[in-house]
Parts: sequence; C-alpha cells; structure tokens
Amino acid sequence: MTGENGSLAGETVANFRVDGARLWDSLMEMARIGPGIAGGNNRQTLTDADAQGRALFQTWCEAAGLTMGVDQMGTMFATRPGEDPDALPVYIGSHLDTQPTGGKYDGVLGVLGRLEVIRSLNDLGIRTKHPIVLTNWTNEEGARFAPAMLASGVFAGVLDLDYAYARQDLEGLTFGDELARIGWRGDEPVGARKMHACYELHIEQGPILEAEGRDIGVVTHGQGLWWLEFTLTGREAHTGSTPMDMRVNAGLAMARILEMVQEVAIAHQPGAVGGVGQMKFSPNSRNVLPGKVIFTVDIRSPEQAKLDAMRAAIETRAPGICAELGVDCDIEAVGHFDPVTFTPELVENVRQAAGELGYSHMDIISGAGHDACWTARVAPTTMIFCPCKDGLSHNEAEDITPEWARAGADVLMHAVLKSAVVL
Ligand code: HGY
Ligand code: MN
Ligand code: MN
Repeated sequence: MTGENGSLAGETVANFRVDGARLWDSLMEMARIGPGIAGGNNRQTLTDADAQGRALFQTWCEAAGLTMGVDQMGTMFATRPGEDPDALPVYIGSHLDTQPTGGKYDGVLGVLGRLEVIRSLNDLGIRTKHPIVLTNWTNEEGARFAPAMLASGVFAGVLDLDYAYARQDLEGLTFGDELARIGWRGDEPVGARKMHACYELHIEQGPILEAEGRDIGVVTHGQGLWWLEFTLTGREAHTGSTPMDMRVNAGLAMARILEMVQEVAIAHQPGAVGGVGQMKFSPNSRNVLPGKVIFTVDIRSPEQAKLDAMRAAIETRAPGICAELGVDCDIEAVGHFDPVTFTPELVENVRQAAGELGYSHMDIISGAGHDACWTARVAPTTMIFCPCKDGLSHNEAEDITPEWARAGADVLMHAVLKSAVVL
C-alpha cells in the first residue's frame, strides 16, 4: 500500500493502493508448493502439499498479527480484530486447493489478495469497526472429493458433516481420515460463525473481461450446477473375439450419452453448458470391453429453468440409450447448487470501489462455482473478478498479469472497507 510517505497524513483512504509487488511475490512463493508438471500447480485438497500450503498461509497470517481458528472441516479463519467487539466480522474467503493440473491463481489470488489487503491496512495503521476474517475453505475444487465447495456447503448448512467426512477419493480414502492425517481437523463447529458480509476475489476463469478490455468483473450472479454421476454396467468381454452383436458395451453407451449431453446443452443456448471431465473404465484394460464405466456429467446455467430442463432431459434419455445396448444405468446426483444472486448492496460496493479507483469494470455472471455461492445463502455476499489470459483456467497454463492481480486486490480492499467501516 503506498500512501504518501507510507503515512496517513494528507492522504484519504481512497488514494491508498495495495503493494502489488509484495502480492505477486507471495503468489509466486505459494506456487512453489505442490508444483505441477507444466508450470501450474497440483496441490489437491488434504494432500501433503495442501498441508504445506496451509502452513505457509498460517505463518504469513500470524506474521500479519492475525489469530487463526480452524473448524471441523479444516477451514481456516484468520482474524484481524475490529474496534467494536459486538460487530460481526467481514469475511474474505477463497481456497488454496487446486485441480490436479491447476493454475497458480484459481483460488490462490483470492487468498493472497486479501492477505495483501491486511498487510496494507497494517502498514497504514488503518483500524476498522468490524473485525476482518480471512478464510481458506477446504476442498473448494471437488477434484479429489466430490462435490466441489464441500466445506462451504457444510458451513451453509446444505451438506452435513458426516456426509462430508464419508466422501471418498478414487483410492477409497475418506475425507475425514485424510483431514485428520494432515493434522487440520479443527474443533470449531462448522457454521457457528456469523458474518456481517462476505467477499471473494477470484480470477474470472473465462474470456469475457480480457476480451472486453476490463480490469474488474463486478459479479452479480453465479450460475447453478448439477453433477450427475453415471455408473454404467456392461459385460467384460474380449475385444477381439466377441462378435459385435454379442457385446454389452458400457463404453459405447457412455459415448452416446456424452453426445446426448452435448446436444442437450446446445439445445438450451444461450447460457447453458454441459460436459464430462472425469471417467473411469474398469478393468481399464486395452483388450477388455469395460464391465463398468463411471463418469460425472457437469451441467450449468444461470437460469434455474434451463438447469432443471437439462437435468430432466439427460435423466430421461440416458436409460433408453443404455437399454438399446443392454447396459444397466444408474444415475446419482453428487453435486448441486442453484443459480445464485449476490447481494446488491455489496455488489454496489464493488462497483463503486472500482469506479473510485479508476479501474475499468463491467457486470458479469460467474461461470464457475465458488464458495461464495454457498456463503450467499447465510450472509450478504459478493465476488470480484480479475481477467485471466485467454480465459483459460483448470489448466496449468492459467495466467494473469501483476496489474490485474493488484487491481483486484485494490478493489477488494476498498469494497471491504465500505463494509468494515474505517475509524
Ligand atoms: O467447479 C467449479 O466451478 C469450481 O472450480 N470448483
Ligand atoms: Mn476457484
Ligand atoms: Mn477451480
């Protein structure tokens, strides 16, 4: 933060900016934990790399004078005290866990951007009425343990703790055991904390802001999501000696379902997406027709009616596709949240902060899911986006500029101060 001579004298808060170089250094240091194989990160939730990232974040928070709390889902809450002991805190959340081939900024910009806000407030001795709490939500990605936004979903009372603890990864390890193994299973009851307001800074993970030449996304809504896990059961058989008319081919059924999902998403344009990112063949042997195929269909839309219509179409058509091939079809919803409208008063705080700071900005709907989509159910919540290059994310080549990072942190600071009230 650079006020004149680094002091308050003669400066108004409106002129203050975060220290962009310090923020970028922190981003690069965190990126060294759980490196990927192509310049990004593989710091999946509840792995040893996640534990290292948590430890580094805790060290930085404590160096900034924050006190750390941890709840039973392992979510970290680092508190900067306010002057009014009765005032509910302003939370600033995001996540440090990454996809297996994730980028350096998804979630991490939000976590370290708000740490930079705290470091800047400390530099200038700015006191606030409300406490400010930095939050690292456990398992935002849902890559290792479905569903995504698991800890914030328990915090919002939508998912229960036992369900979360029982979630298994592809190796059959449970969330609860892995959380205990890395030593981050806290005692705080999940959801006991009450929030005055909640903000999340995040990269857009889409192409709009860069294409429009805007520094800041004023996020007004988030699209809703269904994750439908399909388990198709065919018959294992020799790929060479089994005649085509004797096959019970679960792999073919999966291919036809993927094609159908594409068709359904296209039929619900504009504002709908559908696809599959994860599948598992068993026995997954080159010359054995799969006996079982498990995959998750991810469908999303900002419009509730479209989201529901796509789910209905897919669940109606898939069994018929399978029946034609003699394949058994089981469908389980393993992730869901409705489209979310963020809190207009907080959205206006972000819009005003961007305007006051002279950053170009535009309203935008979030294509990706975020912890803020769940906290919006229990507290006034909104988000701030910065652009990302070519709109690429969930890819190790994910990239942003230091200027975008700093602009996002500047707007976050000023929006948060509107809620936390400078004294
Ligand atoms: O799936 C999502 O939208 C988020 O990245 N977890
Ligand atoms: Mn994210
Ligand atoms: Mn992500």
